[in-house]
Amino acid sequence: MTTSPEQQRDLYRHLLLTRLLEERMVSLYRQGKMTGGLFRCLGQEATAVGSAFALEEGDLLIPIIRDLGATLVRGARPVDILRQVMTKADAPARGRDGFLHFCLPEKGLYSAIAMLGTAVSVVAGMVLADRYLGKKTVGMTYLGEGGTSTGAFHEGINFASVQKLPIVVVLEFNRYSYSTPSEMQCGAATLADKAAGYGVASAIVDGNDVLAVVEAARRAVAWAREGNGPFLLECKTYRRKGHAEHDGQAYVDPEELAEWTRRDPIARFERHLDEGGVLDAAAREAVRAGIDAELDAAVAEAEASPAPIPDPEFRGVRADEEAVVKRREETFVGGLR
Ligand SMILES: Cc1ncc(C[n+]2csc(CCOP(=O)(O)OP(=O)(O)O)c2C)c(N)n1
Repeated sequence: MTTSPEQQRDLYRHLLLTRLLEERMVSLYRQGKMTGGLFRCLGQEATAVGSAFALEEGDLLIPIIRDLGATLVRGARPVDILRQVMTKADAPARGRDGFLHFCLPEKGLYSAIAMLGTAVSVVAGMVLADRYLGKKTVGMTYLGEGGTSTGAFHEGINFASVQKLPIVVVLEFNRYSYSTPSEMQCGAATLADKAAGYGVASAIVDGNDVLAVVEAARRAVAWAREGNGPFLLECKTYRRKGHAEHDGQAYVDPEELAEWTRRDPIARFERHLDEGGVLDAAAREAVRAGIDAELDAAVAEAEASPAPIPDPEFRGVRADEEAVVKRREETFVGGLR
């Protein structure tokens, strides 16, 4: 299945939106307006955007920290993401949590799971439940090289293989796990090699080539949906920023960084769009201007959103919330309410 010119323009918009939204978050972070860490995906946008693009409506996705692009492809609105990272009362998590736990279940987008590797079992369980309901849902989740070193990853992929569950695990090979280089993380030549031990299919793709990622992910999704079991899709990419904004990445060779900057996935796709006559420089400028305007409005709206107040913090957490609120009132007469 080829990627039509219209789909290519859609991919481009999502790639650029991911980058420009992340730049807005950097600015908010530096102004002290963001809550929690900022884990950037600079240079990896094509992996997250391209893979999520292969899913269909009704499928499930559990991202991890570098998958802002996948979150946007699933239909998250920038204003909601900004409210979430600024822990505003009208954010999806109502100000209780930040980017990691952004989720929109109605769009098949679930929150990342902090314990690396665990998402494999969780997404496997979700599609197993859907199988009982007679649905052909595919679940997609993401892991870096570090994540594939956890016991949870191995248990999850083994279970999914035995049960022939339709999941696609996108392995984001981005050279570093925090400050640990890949050769100190994994003894196998590639992450995809790990699939063989579990009787699972795999492929390796250039994670900075968005069209190649989309096509490989579509094959992986089709394989899983047809009942052949899990698929590990290794995307070779590069983390151009430190683990998070506080990490100055002093352990990175500047030459290596410069080389991967030259391999930037967005600049590369722009050359392709030019050559194919799909979107010329002027049209791309118009896309950027539209995104800038959307983000100006989104930032202003999120900044104007109210901060959470203590009482609702108590709500939506427990099944017996009325009893808890009542007990709290009895204990703290005239307290926070
Ligand atoms: C089981 C577990 N161990 C450690 C951590 C802390 N931690 C969070 S992200 C991270 C680095 C992950 O590296 P990798 O999986 O390669 O992903 P990348 O950050 O490169 O995208 C670590 C050590 C964690 N969240 N879970």
